[in-house]
Amino acid sequence: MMRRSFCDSLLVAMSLAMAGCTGGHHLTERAPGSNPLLTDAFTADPAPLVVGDTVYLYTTHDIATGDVLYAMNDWLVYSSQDLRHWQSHGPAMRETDFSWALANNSAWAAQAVEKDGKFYFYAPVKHKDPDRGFAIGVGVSNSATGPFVDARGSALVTNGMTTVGRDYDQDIDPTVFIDDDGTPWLMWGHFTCFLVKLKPNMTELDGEIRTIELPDFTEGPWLFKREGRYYLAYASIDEDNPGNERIAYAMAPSITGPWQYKGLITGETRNSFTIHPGIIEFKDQWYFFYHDALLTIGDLKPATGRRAIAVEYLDFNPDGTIRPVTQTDAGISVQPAVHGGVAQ
Ligand code: FUB
Repeated sequence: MMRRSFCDSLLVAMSLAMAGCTGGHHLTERAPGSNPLLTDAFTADPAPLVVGDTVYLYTTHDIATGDVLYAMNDWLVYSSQDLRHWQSHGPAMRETDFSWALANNSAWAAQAVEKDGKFYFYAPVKHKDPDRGFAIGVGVSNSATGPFVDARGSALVTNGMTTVGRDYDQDIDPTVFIDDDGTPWLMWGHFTCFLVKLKPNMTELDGEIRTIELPDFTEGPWLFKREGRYYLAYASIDEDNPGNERIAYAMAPSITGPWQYKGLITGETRNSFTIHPGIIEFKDQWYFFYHDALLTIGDLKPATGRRAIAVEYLDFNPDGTIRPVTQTDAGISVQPAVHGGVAQ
């Protein structure tokens, strides 16, 4: 059962009133933590990273105008201590920072992780000839906000290294998960989900690339662990009824599986056929970041290629499964729902 206090309801009402209509938000005054969460740029593909009492939020950056589907040439980074008030730190990295990249506005979904006091940024970009297709590079920095520099001078994953599934555009959307024993794992993919161990230096693959079988896997994998269980959230499309992506998830007793499909975390998002998960625990509360396309900036109206990051609370059932998430305008500007008398 979900309960909200009168105060929360009032805040929601104020937030909705100030946001205008749900078909596009003009953002001036809003309750902090309302959606869209970031309003200074069109952002997508959220990758939150908890470092002590701060969350860094890495985003792709939609600069498409007119009918252009996607145009993205850098990745932005923001920080917050409460997830409601965000500071922009500008670009963490640009696709031109990878000298081997084609640099044609293909800076797609990325993720940063911390290891031994350094920050590593895994990012897909299109590769120059002759190694055509999307590739995954890794940047490194001493600071979570960057700037990140190419850690290798070459791509970590290239199109030629993944020979099953689609060609050209399957090496996208890297997620990196460091297990409790310190082993780093890299997962990525587009219609095929790939997994490989990383060496402790974070910049080389360690062993074979495996594939993980998941129902309707499309893209955007996100790995995390809770109470000894492994979770894999991902964008999925029902192949029998193709349309917009939803966010599905699977659970496993180990990173290599067996992964068991558990259903949807949330359905299709508003105004964008893509949706992309980013999940963290911060100060004893779990959060689900995603994107929709409901933001207006000046003359630029919401569009598939002009998306906006949003956030909701994430709750678990006693058996570890995830409660379905409703996409809201209020976001986390209101208190989390209370389930069975216990705040989740
Ligand atoms: O933002 C470009 C691509 O769209 C991402 O890499 C996918 O996850 C989808 O959100």
